Order: sequence, then structure tokens, then C-alpha cells
Amino acid sequence: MKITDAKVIVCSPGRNFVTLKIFTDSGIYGLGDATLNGMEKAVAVYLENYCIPALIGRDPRNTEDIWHYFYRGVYWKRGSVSMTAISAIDMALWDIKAKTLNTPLYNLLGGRSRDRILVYCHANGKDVEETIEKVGSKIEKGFRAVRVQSGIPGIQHTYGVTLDNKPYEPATRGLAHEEYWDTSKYLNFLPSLFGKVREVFGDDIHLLHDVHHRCTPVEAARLAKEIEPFHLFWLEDPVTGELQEGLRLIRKHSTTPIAIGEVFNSVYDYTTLITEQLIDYIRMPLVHGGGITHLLKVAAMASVYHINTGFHGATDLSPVNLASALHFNTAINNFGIQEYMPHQEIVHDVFKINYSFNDGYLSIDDSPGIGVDIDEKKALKFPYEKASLPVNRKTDGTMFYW
Ligand code: EZ4
Ligand code: CO
Repeated sequence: MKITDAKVIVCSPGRNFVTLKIFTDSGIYGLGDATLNGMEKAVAVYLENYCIPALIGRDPRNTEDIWHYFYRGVYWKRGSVSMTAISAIDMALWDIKAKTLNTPLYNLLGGRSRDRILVYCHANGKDVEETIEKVGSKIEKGFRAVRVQSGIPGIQHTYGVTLDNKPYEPATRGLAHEEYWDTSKYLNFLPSLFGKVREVFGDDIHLLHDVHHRCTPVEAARLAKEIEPFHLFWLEDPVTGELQEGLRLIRKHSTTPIAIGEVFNSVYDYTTLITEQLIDYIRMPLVHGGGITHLLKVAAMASVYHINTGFHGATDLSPVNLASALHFNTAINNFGIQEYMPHQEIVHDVFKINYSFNDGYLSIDDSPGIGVDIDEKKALKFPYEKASLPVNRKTDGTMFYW
């Protein structure tokens, strides 16, 4: 079996997606998600100019060798752009492998370890009152785990919160807009938010929160300690994670579970975090973390240290990534939870999906491969539109993490 061709499809049904399609001489093709929010074209160019020419003629079943060809074989390794390209190649090759064997992908990763995948959704409101209302409406829809983000008194823009009541979408058309941030206002506010949410909804519902990289280690330690009584499922990205040792300080002061790594792209971002048991959940998704081949290894290493997966699953990760994650989550033992931010309906005009939500869980059907297809004619109707994530400054103007 040989790879005969590959192409990159960039489309924008409501938001930008990059999809890699790999063709073979058997007539079977595979799809991989290559979307890197706000940097779509960089990945597309890397794939088109550097990866695809080197893929042609290879046997697509050699997923391990091809992965290492593009990782180990390339002198300038790691980084979000090249790892997203490797992820897309790897995903598409596993899609081909499973389609060739006429079986759903999860059967190649260990078979069924569970029937359905626990997911968490997002609830956000401009203030405590609206946030509580939103949490209530998510619970009514059947969700058993809810990420809670609220507007903060005295801060105009808060990560994860919309001002116009539309579904939250982090990237906006054109260049990045600037936001302003005040950590002390946030730290003073957050424990009271979770106190109220627990008071209204009780202890059964799983609650999560995303700090979105905005604390120093000692600030994160204070926050994790102060929200400890509200028993969060996890506190996400309490610090940027560039300094793995920084997580030691958080661990020393709190038993609030920690999830980290949606912007990571290699096992080497995780080695200290995993082996010192400084975290509880792996956030690095298939689309940015080297695909199935690499995440299988990260998950296996994490499982030794009682760490579970909790993959990133925002709307800027395409249905191809979500379906791949559902196969992965179905098969491995140390699955924890999957983030689920439903795509707008218009996305499903282009991507034909094979998963559905019911009663707090996602399930995938038994179609071969990853099971998602792309309608290229429809994709053409939604050309790429430049969009950017915001940048963030402290209130005195200092550049900060978004
Ligand atoms: O900001 O995917 O947990 N989810 C997140 C996301 C990220 C976006 C960035 O493109 O933090 O909303
Ligand atoms: Co996040």
C-alpha cells in the first residue's frame, strides 16, 4: 500500500479549520485535523511545502516510522506548528489503517474500555447570577460536569465569558484585540463564585474551572487552597506550565486536582509534571500533541503515575480531532474526561460526524476509521478568513499571558 497524494483543505464554516487528506493507491483516504487557532496558514504551508512531498510513496501503515521521520528525522523539532502538522499526518494515517481493516479506530488502540465518554461543557455568565443560571441550564441539558467561568467585578474582559450572549469563541476576525487583566481582583472573587455555585447545585455535579495561565505559582497555590472546600473536578492551567517546577508549589499547598497542557506539544513538556505527580490530568490534545502515536505513549506514562486524560476540546479543534479523541478515550484505561464545546450547526454542513451527545456522555458509532468525513464542495463555500486570539495586558499596560 502506498500514499499517492495528499492535500490541505482550509475552510471557515463559522471559524477556520485546516484538514489534511491523505490518498492511497487502494482508494482509501484518511483525514487529520491540522487546525492551530490563529496560525492556520503556517501549518498549511509546512504541510504543503515540506511534509506532503516527503509522504508520497510511503506505506501509510507504517505509522511509527513516519511519525519518527517527521519528528526525530527533522533537525528543528517540536513547536506548535510542526507538531500540529505531525499530528494531522498521524491522525490521517491511523484513519487509513483502521479503514483498511474495516474497523473503528478504537479497535486498534485497545478496543472498548467503556461504552460512552464523560464530557464537560462550558457555562459562562457576565456575573455570578447569570453564571448560576447558565450552570442550571447545562445541568438541565443532561451535563454531569460543567466548567464555570464568570465575569469579574472591575475587569472588562474575562477569559471564557461573552458579553453579547453568543456562544463563546476565543478568536475574532482580523488582528488580535487587546484585553486587560487584574489577578488580585480575580483571586478575591473566585472562591465566592464557587461557594455560591455549590450552595445552589449541591455536591453531585462535577465543577471545573480554567485559570487560563494567569497566575504565578504562589498565586495559583493560594487559589487552589481557597477553592479546596468546593471540591472541583479540576483547576485547569493554573500557571503557564513553561516552568514545570512551578507546579511543586501548588501541590505543596492544596489537594485541588490540576489539569494542564492544552498548549503543550510533546511528552517532554510533561516529564517532571508526570514523574513527580504534580498534576492529575493531561490536557494536550491529539491535534497538537503529536497525534495518536505520541499520545498513546504520554497516556501510558501518565497511567503509571495515576494521571488520567482530559483532552482539550474547544471549538477550534475540528470534528476530526474530536472523533479521534473519542476513539482514543474509548480504548485507553486511564481516561478521565473529555472537553466538549459543541460546534455550530454550520460546521456539520462541511464535516459529517459520527458522534452524538446523550445524558452527559458522547458516543461514537461503529463506522470504520475515525468515521468523520469532509464535504469538499461545501468546504469551498466557506473560504478562510483571518482571525486571531486576543492578547492580554495587566492594567498598567504590561504584556501578560492570555
Ligand atoms: O482558549 O482553544 O480550555 N479551553 C481553552 C480554550 C482556548 C482556545 C484557544 O484557541 O482554554 O478556550
Ligand atoms: Co483551557
